[in-house]
Amino acid sequence: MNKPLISDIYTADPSAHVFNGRIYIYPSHDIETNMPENDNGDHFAMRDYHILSMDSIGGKVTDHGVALDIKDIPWAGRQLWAPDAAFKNGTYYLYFPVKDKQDIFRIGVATSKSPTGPFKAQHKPMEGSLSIDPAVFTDTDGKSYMYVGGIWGGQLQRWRTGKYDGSKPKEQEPAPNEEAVGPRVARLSNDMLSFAEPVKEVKIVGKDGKPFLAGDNKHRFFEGGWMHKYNGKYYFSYSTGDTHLLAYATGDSPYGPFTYQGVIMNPVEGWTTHHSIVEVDGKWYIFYHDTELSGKTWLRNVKVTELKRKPDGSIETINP
Ligand code: FUB
Repeated sequence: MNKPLISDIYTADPSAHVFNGRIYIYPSHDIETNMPENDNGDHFAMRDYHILSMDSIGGKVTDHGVALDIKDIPWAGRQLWAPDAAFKNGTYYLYFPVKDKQDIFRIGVATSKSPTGPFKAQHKPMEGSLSIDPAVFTDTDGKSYMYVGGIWGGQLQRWRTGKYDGSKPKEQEPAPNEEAVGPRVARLSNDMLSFAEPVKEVKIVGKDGKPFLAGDNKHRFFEGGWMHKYNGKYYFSYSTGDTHLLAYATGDSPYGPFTYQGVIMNPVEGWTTHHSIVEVDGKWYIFYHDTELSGKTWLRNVKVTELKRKPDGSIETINP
């Protein structure tokens, strides 16, 4: 079993990047708040971010302390969930989901001249943003895209009509025989602070070309999307949530559609599963989390392991 990267704080949802030859990890910072556990994820009541870095896989991990605190986000209410980061125009951007004061998840952005912060949050959430788990991918042509979304506590199902509707939580999920709710994508503006276009739904389809149904919980998107490109193909990977798998689908455009290819990682210890995939010195790695240190689903620890591919580019399933 791989070891937790750090053990003096609890961390989860690791988004890893290589900036200037160093590995930076942008995780959630899990804390104990004694909130009761429920399907809305109220027990994930995080309040700040710590950024981790290391010079190589297996090297010493540095915790750079508090990079952004919820008290310094003017519009935030509660629950600072899984972040991601990007670098452009000499600035580092930290993207984060947090509930606003009306208890609606929105995506915020904060900036810094350093990859480890401190980050300064914009005064408002990104216009048109929704749900959780932002993942920012910059393509080889320099264009950047944000993938976003998560169902259940991540609220994506509440946006099915295009507008937020939190009035009838039990009726917002599609029926098991209806098409599953897809993640969303939008290209970012050059300033990286706003969307350059309306957010669109991403289609994930089976090998038969048909979109997954909401009842197909071993394949349909739940949360925690990530994009990477390998040999010219776009690999969209995600968590299946209540079946606890990390799955992936491939396509020919950053917008999809993406065709399901298989499981990247079988269930870890703990309910949630969330990952990122990054190339370091010519090898590919997956950063993920489990609950080895605490045994509690809301107190997680981040880990890393190598991601191996077959000659055709398909990913070998990891049994953590
Ligand atoms: O960490 C809080 C939430 O749990 C994340 O946003 C999800 O992806 C899941 O890991």
